[in-house]
Amino acid sequence: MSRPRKIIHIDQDCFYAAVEIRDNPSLKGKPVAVGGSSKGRGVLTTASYEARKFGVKSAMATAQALKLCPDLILVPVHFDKYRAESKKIRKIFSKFTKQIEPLSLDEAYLDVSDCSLFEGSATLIAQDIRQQIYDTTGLTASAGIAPNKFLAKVASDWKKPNGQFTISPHQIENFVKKLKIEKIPGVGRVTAKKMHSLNIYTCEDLQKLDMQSLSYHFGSWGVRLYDICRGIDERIVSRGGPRKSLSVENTFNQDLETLQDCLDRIPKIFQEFIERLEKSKLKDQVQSLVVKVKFHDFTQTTMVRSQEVNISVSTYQNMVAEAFSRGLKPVRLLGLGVKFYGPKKIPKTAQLPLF
Ligand code: TTP
Ligand code: MG
Repeated sequence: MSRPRKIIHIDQDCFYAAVEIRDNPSLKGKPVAVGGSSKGRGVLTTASYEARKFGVKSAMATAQALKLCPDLILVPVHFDKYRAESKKIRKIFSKFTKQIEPLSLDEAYLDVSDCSLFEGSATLIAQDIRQQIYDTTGLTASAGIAPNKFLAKVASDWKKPNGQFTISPHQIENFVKKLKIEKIPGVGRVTAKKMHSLNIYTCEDLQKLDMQSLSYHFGSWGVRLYDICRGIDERIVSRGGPRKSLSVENTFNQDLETLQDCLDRIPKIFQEFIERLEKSKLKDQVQSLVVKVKFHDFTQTTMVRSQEVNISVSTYQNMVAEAFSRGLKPVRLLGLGVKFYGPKKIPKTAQLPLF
């Protein structure tokens, strides 16, 4: 058997807010959020831990956040600053390994299996990385250390903020058994609700389902879930390319006969899709909206609209109506999604480029 890998997942604590607070120390210890003003229907990118105590969180409308926390201090976003800090942090990573996979400005996987520093202790390496980040930028990070990406990511959230957590190979079995399904990256509100309705609350509950039932309930993702709930994840840490698209597709147990049947299904699919889009932190990079309709006879059609239209239920319903009219046949699958700009094509007005 090959030796276990050593993967570190590093995630900055309330990143944008932490940068703003560092640059304006009078904000320290106060409820701070970074985002657009409530007048312009602004949305928050993130909030300090003091603000989170009031229920304020990422992707929340600023107006709603101010209702929850009237003393909230709102700071506008400064992407250039976050990008500059991110660059410094990545430079630190490269002292430890070449195998770095950034997920966003504040998050990355590192494979330190071949790093000989600290006698190869990934726990001590993570400790040192976090210390160097703090010494260089004045910002705190949290880390997860484990034999694979899934567990490392779960672990980096375990002792947040400014903490770290190690899951050793022999601890995996017990750790995942007790792990709540909400902790699995990719399980949002919609999937969690579905799992609860099936009496699944922990990975141990998930382990009771065979591959076939997992695929039946969760589509192609079910195959991956079979491994994940056992703490298995073979994905390598790879530089990869930037994400090109994101979509949510639903195949129906029974074909949808009419256009109205299709339109009625959109809000639920949209909810899951928008949750994933918010989480991807790539909403500012949407190039176009895409709808896929597969008919009962497996013929399919896609509709694309430029990003100038609103990303909303009604936009997708209009697109589905147009796609449906091309076939006028019962529908077996509906998909809603977006395509992203490549890193070089992001117009100057768009925000949050990738590394
Ligand atoms: P996260 O790492 O998800 O959040 P965070 O760093 O603010 O807080 P935590 O301590 O829980 O890690 O995201 C990193 C940054 O990305 C965040 O500071 C702001 C931005 N972001 C958005 O712009 N929109 C979003 O919906 C989310 C989740 C993050
Ligand atoms: Mg973070």
